[in-house]
Amino acid sequence: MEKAAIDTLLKEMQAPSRGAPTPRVKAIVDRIVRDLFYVIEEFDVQPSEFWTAVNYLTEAGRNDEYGLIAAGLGFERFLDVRLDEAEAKAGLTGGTPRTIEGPLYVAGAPLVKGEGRLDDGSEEGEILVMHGQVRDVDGTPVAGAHVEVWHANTRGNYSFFDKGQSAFNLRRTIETDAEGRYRFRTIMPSGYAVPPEGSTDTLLKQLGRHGHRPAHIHFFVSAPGYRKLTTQINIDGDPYLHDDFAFATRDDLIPPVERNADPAAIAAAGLNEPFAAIAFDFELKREAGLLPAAEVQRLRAEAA
Ligand code: MBD
Ligand code: FE
Repeated sequence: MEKAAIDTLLKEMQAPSRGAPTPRVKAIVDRIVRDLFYVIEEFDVQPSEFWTAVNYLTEAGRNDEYGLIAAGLGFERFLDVRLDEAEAKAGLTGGTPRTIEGPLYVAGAPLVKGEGRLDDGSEEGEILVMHGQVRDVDGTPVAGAHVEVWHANTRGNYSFFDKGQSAFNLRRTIETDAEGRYRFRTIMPSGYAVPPEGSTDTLLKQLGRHGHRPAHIHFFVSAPGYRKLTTQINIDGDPYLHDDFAFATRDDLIPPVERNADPAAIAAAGLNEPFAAIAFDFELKREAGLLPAAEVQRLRAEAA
């Protein structure tokens, strides 16, 4: 079919038939449908192929994998790049780089002041102590900031989604102290892999891609008057460090990991075995008018 004929067909199909449409929704949906008509035409998509795709989407929804697919196809990274661009255009530069939230945050984690322990002690793993300061881009410490942290266990699984873990294991909200400092003890996470043979895995395979992420730790850092920061750090040395299926690695988010086996260092940390330490400071940008919201609305799991 000629494009002009497709457009004629679409014009009839997309005419409102019961009152005023919602303009933005209509404009976007009309455009997506038109683009898909063009794809069907250009690739001569057969009916069975079309319904295979519909069934795939149905199954992906049943598996609750749209969050993974959005990350894996690069949509989540693209949204970040666009937010970065909007901030830069508004003259808001510097600060800790943002990187994607991913689909595994759970709201409602326990709040601790200054410092806390994230792991429930049930798993053998390398002890990791991570600490640092939350500051304004001009260097002013931000006291009372909320550092929400979540990460996978040694098998790459997240509590809540992995029903074998205790509630809020490896998840906390840490409120920074008077100097803007936070500190937590946890266990070193492993990298993540999408569920084998699931919807995301099946798709990525057909794209010649894997579904692995390097080991990482997620953060939301927020304080009144500041842009909410959504970010992660990666664990240096991970084989997937620069090969993340979700495209979230950024140069400034790979802090050095210091390994401490010295008895004095172990004792000073209040521990009794060798441990890894990561120092990482967060720099927040001040909120400014006329910027897209840094607080992103999306469906998130919530636990009590
Ligand atoms: C993760 O742990 C994650 O952070 C992302 C972005 C996607 C899947 C799993
Ligand atoms: Fe993650």
